[in-house]
Amino acid sequence: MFSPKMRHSSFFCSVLCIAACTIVTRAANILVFMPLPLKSHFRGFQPLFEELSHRGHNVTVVSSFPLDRPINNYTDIGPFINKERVRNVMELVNMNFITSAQLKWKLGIQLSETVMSHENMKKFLQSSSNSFDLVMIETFCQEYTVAMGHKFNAPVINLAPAMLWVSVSKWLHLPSTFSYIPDVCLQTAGDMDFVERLKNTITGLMQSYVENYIYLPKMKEVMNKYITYEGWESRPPLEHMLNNVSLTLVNSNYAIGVARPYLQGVVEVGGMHLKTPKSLPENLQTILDAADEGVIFFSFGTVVNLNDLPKEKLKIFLNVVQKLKQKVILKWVPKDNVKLSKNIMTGSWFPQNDILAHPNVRLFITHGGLHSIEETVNNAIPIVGVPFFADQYLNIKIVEQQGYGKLVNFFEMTEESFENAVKEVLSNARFKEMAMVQSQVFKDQPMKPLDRAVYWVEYVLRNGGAEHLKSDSLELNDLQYFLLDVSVIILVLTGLIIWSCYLIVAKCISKKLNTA
Ligand SMILES: *[C@@H]1O[C@H](CO)[C@@H](O)[C@H](O)[C@H]1NC(C)=O
Ligand SMILES: *[C@@H]1O[C@H](CO)[C@@H](O)[C@H](O)[C@H]1NC(C)=O
Ligand SMILES: CC(=O)N[C@H]1CO[C@H](CO)[C@@H](O)[C@@H]1O
Repeated sequence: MFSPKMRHSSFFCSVLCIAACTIVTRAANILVFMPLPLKSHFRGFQPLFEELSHRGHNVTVVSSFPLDRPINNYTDIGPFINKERVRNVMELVNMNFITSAQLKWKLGIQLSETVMSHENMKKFLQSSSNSFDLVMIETFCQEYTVAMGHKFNAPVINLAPAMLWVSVSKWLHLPSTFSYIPDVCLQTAGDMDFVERLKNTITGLMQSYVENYIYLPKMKEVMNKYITYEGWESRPPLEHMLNNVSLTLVNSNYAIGVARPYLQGVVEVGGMHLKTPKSLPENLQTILDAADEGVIFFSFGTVVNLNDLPKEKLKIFLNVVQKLKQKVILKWVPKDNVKLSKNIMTGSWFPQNDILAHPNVRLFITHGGLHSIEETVNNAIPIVGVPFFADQYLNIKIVEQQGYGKLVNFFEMTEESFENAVKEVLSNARFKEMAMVQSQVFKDQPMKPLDRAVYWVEYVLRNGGAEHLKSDSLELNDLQYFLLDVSVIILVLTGLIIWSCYLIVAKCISKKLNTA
């Protein structure tokens, strides 16, 4: 046994060891520069900015979503849009895989002009008193923001709001093999058939090459028009600055996404916004506690407003849920005085994660936004998913493959098909079992996603931009990267060998014929 003295000394040893092993990062001045008004993209990373300020860093957040309560060491600059234009979701859904890429480009360019020319932005860009040790930017349609890294002579971190698409991974030289890694907006997942692989290859090539000629020049224009400072004329080309990003944090997780190769400098941090559930408001708590038959939570998030949907589709949803014996908590503000059956409770907003954590919740009817999926997986709730646009289809498709939910195609939906999906998920225990399996996988991580994100941000600070995380292939051009030069030589050599063999054999045969 340990003597008391030994115990003492081993205690001091451990203290010493902890002190030596805990690497201290000095407080840094961090700039978050994601001006586009894309709320769900911002919301996914906002917990990180807050956490960094709690840990003593001075965080300056240039975004369209200032906090409503001040936090120490967290300074908001913005917003840059005078009024958020509310888009009717039906404009977004009628798109195929090619028009959706074009719309993305158009949207990015338009929004960028709006935010960068805003008075608040001009004031911030012209102020000369700022200096930053690190710059974080968003990857969706705002490539020019990478110039802020050059402006402040600071390393840059990418924040990717969903699984990396080719427009982003190409700069990092991250493999995004078209045969099995689906584009986030392509409506497919898992084993792709021939047509799907063809579509995936076309979107992939558009993003790899076509985009560089149509879209990137526009981003450069925005950059050169608005991000000017002393020495900006001599900054590296936009492409090189994008190659030179130190770290990419991805709001995604292999448990709810696709298994694919990453570089060390690409880190999945999906689920940063998940907090331990808070207690519910009294009325909700009472309703949930009393629901002996269970509760269904029905919400299509902030972008999809049920009132925008075609009347007949809304009617399908309402007809089905009113017939159920479960209590239904429905995120919807009815337009006119509709009379709903007693099991329905409506409201403009609900604490989604706290509701999903209640043991009586049996089903979540969702549009399949990434954060909703993360919250359902976290709470092991089965899903009926009705995807509308962007990555929603892919998200739900993966849910269906993993066996804890059903996808309902909105355009083909009938009262019968929606009702069947809801009843099947409610009655078949297998969906709940698979939700629990998936939840376990999602939670089994060496550190919490938020801690992991903070660790890597501080890692870049501690290691002077962490040059070593960047791919060693960045020096190569496409010809070298895909070994086209080597392949040509090998083909020529093989041809020569076959040709010489042919000559020798021909010669031998003709000799034989002559001597015979
Ligand atoms: C923290 O950031 C704010 C806003 O950018 C800045 O005004 C302030 O000087 C910074 N504080 C320190 C100690 O650097
Ligand atoms: C790449 O980024 C580092 C900071 O991480 C910077 O020192 C270097 O100058 C950059 N190089 C180019 C070519 O932009
Ligand atoms: C880095 C930095 O600005 N830290 C500040 C965070 O906020 C506390 C309290 O307001 C200051 O004392 C720190 O200097």
